[in-house]
Amino acid sequence: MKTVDPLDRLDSLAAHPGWAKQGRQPRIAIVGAGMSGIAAVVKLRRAGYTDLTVYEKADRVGGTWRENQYPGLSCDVPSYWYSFTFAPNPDWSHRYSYGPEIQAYMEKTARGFGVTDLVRFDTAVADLRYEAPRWRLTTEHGDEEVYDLVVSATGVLHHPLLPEIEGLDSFEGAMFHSARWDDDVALEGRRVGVIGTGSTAAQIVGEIGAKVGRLSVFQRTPHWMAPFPQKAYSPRWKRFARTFPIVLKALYHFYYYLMATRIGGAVLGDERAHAKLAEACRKNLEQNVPDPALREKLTPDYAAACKRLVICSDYYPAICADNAELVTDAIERIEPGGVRTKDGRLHELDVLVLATGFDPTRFILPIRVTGEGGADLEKRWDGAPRAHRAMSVPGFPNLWMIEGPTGPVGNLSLITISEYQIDYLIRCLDEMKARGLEAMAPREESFAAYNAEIREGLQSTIWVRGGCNSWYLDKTGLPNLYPFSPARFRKEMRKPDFSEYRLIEEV
Ligand code: N01
Repeated sequence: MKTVDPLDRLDSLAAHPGWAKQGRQPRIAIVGAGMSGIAAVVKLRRAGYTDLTVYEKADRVGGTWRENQYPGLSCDVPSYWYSFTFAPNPDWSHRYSYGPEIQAYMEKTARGFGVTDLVRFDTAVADLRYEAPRWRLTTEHGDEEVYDLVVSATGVLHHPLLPEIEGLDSFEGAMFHSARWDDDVALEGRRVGVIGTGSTAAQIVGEIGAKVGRLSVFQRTPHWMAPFPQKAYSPRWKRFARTFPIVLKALYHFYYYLMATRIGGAVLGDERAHAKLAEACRKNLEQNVPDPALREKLTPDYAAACKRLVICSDYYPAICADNAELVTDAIERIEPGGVRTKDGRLHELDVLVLATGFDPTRFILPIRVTGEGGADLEKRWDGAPRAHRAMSVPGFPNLWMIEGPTGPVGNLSLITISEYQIDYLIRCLDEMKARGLEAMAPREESFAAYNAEIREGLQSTIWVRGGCNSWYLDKTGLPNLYPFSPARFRKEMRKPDFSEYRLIEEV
């Protein structure tokens, strides 16, 4: 006799017990085929969870590395650390990888581990509705599916933020956001403006400075910049790394330790580490910007690494070049011919690049997410997203986020953080299976206690004490970040405390 899979009968879900009670595989939807979506598939499969479907709004895997294609794009986290633990790569060409090489690595890993076959490309998820104990997922094409679990792997910075400047649409030259780079627009010999001076702008300016006719960089706030100690790996070294993979493992941990102590320590309250970092930034500025007037304009009035530290060696030389101008007068408006600053000057431009960052408060949104009792996730977050252990929200059972709110972001390898979170999720799934649970969601009181601890911890960080405004801060005025060491996060992720959760045996 043919048994009817209850998940195919969308209208009678409530009548059927969850996956763990039925003793079958959980049906899992993963939203996003970027770095954390790829890692989720590989690790879940290895743990024995094989009924996986990945929804990807674009036509390729890669997430941020697919979306960002601007000139000079590189990763300021060392390559051997910015790698999946299950896919060490002896072929990295540089100590810090360039964007196209990382994108190729993402695609190769996804293909090699069979992830690509599970992805529904060009399929954005529009709606997620909890119908206990499952989730009904609706795509933007109107297709519906039902899943036992949803894993959001949508990344942190993927909604380009356009500046609210009068007349933005009136510009008659070519204009685009850094994450929507238009390769058809020639830059050689032209008058190019860049709004913004963060990590993205620094890389773009460093790369295009020498090619363009005239470069105008519109700076609202200067950023501290640490030197970028780039280095190419020789064929001989790569052969060595391929022959002795233990070297890759050792270097993963070496760079992890180095970044976590030098930059991590500096932002999390280690005064000595911060003094060293601040000194390195100051020296970098002094040694690379000989003109004292320009140097003064480039000197921030807040502590180093209060805004995310920019690691770049090409920006200062580019901004010091004869064809470049650092514009520090505030922007009045955009006009058809260029950018008018408050001093009345029109900076005439052919191309305008908006390196103005991303909206960091969206996470899984704009997908409409409706939890228990019709709770709306966007309303619950109300511009200040929070999660329990950066992964789940009370009232939204069986919805897990990788790289969710208040996670360890900053100058860290997000691949490592994603892997910790996926391991945590697997431990939770194993527990659900062992106990025959229908669903689990954090308790309100655990969520509140956890976030109170985060708030408290943030007070000693440079993000709060450093006296700056940054994209880390949400509408509460606090950084949406994890304020403790990655080692502590790792420890927390290793052993879920199930008393923090509502373990739902029957819905
Ligand atoms: O964005 P940002 P980003 N008028 O928000 C300015 C990651 N990343 O794309 O400082 C004038 O840092 C704004 O000015 P201010 C990394 O996590 C990683 O550069 O707010 N200016 C600022 O200068 C990074 O932190 C890599 O006063 C306006 C800039 O635009 C994150 O992405 C590489 C303005 C925005 O800076 C975001 O970096 C690149 C306005 N109306 C990026 N609005 C790696 O290597 C905004 N600005 C891993």
